[in-house]
Amino acid sequence: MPHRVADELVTRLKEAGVERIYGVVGDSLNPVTDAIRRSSGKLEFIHVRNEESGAFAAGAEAQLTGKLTACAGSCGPGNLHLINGLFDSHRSSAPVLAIASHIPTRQIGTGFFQETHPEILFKECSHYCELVSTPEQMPRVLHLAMQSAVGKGGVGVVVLPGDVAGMHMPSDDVPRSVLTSRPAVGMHMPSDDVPRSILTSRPAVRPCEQDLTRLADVLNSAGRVVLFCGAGCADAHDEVVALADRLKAPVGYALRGKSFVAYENPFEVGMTGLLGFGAAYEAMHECDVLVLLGTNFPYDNFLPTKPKIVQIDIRVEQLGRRSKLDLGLCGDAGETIRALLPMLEARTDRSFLEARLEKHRRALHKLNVYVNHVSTRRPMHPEPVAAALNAIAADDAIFTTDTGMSTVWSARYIESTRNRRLIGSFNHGSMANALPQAIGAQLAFPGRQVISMSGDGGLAMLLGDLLTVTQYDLPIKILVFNNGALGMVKLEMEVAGFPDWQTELKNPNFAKLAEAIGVMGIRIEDPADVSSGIKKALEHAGPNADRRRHRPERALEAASRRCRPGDGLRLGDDEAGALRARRRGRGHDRGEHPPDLIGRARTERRSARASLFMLAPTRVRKPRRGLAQSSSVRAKRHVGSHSGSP
Ligand SMILES: Cc1cc2nc3c(=O)[nH]c(=O)nc-3n(C[C@H](O)[C@H](O)[C@H](O)COP(=O)(O)OP(=O)(O)OC[C@H]3O[C@@H](n4cnc5c(N)ncnc54)[C@H](O)[C@@H]3O)c2cc1C
Ligand SMILES: Cc1ncc(C[n+]2csc(CCOP(=O)(O)OP(=O)(O)O)c2C)c(N)n1
Ligand SMILES: [Mg+2]
Repeated sequence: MPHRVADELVTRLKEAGVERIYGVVGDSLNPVTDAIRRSSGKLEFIHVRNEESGAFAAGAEAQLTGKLTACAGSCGPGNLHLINGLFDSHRSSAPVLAIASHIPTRQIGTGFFQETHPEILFKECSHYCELVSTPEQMPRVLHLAMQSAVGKGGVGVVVLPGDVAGMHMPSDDVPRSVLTSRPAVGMHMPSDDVPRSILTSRPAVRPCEQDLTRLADVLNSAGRVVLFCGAGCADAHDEVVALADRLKAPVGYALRGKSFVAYENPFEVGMTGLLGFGAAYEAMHECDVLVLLGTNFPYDNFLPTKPKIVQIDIRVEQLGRRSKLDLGLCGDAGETIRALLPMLEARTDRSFLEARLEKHRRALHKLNVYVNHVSTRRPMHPEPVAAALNAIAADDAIFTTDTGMSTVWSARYIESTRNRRLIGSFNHGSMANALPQAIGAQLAFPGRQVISMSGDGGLAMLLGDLLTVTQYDLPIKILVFNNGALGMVKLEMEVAGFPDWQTELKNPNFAKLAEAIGVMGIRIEDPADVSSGIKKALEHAGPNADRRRHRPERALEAASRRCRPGDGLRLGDDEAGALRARRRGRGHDRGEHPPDLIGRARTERRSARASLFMLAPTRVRKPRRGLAQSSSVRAKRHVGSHSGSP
């Protein structure tokens, strides 16, 4: 078999440590997918149902591992479907390579079937996007795309016409890629299984001595200091805590920073923004010096103007992006703090800190009182559901959350631990991200519990990729907050004074739908069943299962608020049919799975039967006012900044 451009591409992706390419096969992409098929080794093609899901999944994998991942789309529509997920990956600084296959070179510019201009389309959601016109050009374009994705944190795009992908590759005289790891992304460094010949380690970036001295002077002479931390502190938890201790400073955080600074941190005072809770907002507004550390918190009208503001960010272009700055320093959060600590005088006065911690404790207490207060109400409230999920989920669970009210519940009720992670479409704010992100997370971490906190609108938007979950036997858990509405928008309309319009969702019975495609479905309608239902779901086909041999997971439908008569169907009769469909659809008949699997599937079905509950759609649950911020008026004033509404 001749060595073609597509073969060389695949070889180089494997050398760069890429383990998966998410996408949909077809036309101009076929030479590439065929090269993957023929290649030996660890590169896997993950066949999603919509390229958008593939890009979300790749982005999630990259966010969680820090390693380069890839997605691919065929020319025209296949490319276009990638775009929303790629925007999300790019804005999350997730190193993702997109292979945008393209129409034949001789047709470019003629308005040919499926023609688009990928170099223009992907420009805004990538650091690098170039067309490969000849075989000789491919290795360097690929290298630059990968290097940009990894080095800058974000997307690199190779536009590859199908005919070029199928051409013979001339002799290999192009140097192999040596990728330098990204300096600018708020994530953990890639794990050690990345070949060192490919990935060199991150440079130590910190401000010069003169700037560090200026920073030390500002902090040593300041009265009350507050730290506000973001995802840029991913590798700097202990340094942040040490700095807070030295300064006796409360620590608030932006949502993407929650996973990294909110655990084992005695200085933690919560989050600000509309979703905020605790004492972060007050602390930031009452201090003398606010230190923004590795954050690009976007809602500038929640940032104070009175205190001095110091910002430390590894990307110099971020300095002063959201607020006035009294001092801006370019550096890695951990490196900068380590260099700074010896220059700081230790403080003993804890009065400002203690007052904010006390306020934070009271706010958390209120959040919990509220959960307890409504936990037996019917229809159900979502807060107790999220709180129960938090209590039951594993200590190292990965949570993905949809954009919508699930973002609120995850921000407030899912507690961070050293090993948990929470991701969402936090910077891009797209709906429907949680399920595909969970797919990427589960593939990257087959042994960990992965939980998608999905909205009913969000799940429906990329519902087709529930089939990817069954296709790859992923033990993902999906909690559907089924409020029968585009809840967050309903709320936005209410706050902004618009009449509620076009927000209603006429949903199917998600549990039944899940069962029909081979996912265990549990429908919870009685608050008394929330904990047992969640437990059952999380334990089902546990996360240590070998994904290739196990039957799928479950969709857990929860948070009902208003039962409708007539919804109480029984599923018993459908089960046998669903099981038959499942066997047929998944190729048991073709002997792909060992014979014991059918027995196991039956057992699982029995446990599924024991845990099916019928729920009604729910009414939108408004987050309780006064918990996020001290006044509901504040929420009203700020709502436009989150939603983009006027
Ligand atoms: C519906 C919805 C509502 C939301 N509401 C809120 C809300 O109320 N409150 C809230 O906080 N968020 C909210 N978010 C999320 C919000 O939009 C932002 O995504 C989030 O606040 C940004 O968090 P961040 O600053 O930690 O991350 P990013 O925006 O990713 O910023 C990270 C920063 O760290 C820098 N950096 C990276 N690596 C390093 C390093 N090693 N050292 C130093 N710097 C580094 C980067 O250059 C970047 O500037 C909401 C999202 C959604 C979808
Ligand atoms: C792709 C996309 N379309 C529209 C929006 C605007 N939007 C933000 S949240 C939301 C409602 C989400 O509804 P659902 O998933 O049911 O979650 P809920 O808020 O009801 O919990 C909408 C329409 C968006 N962010 N992304
Ligand atoms: Mg909804």
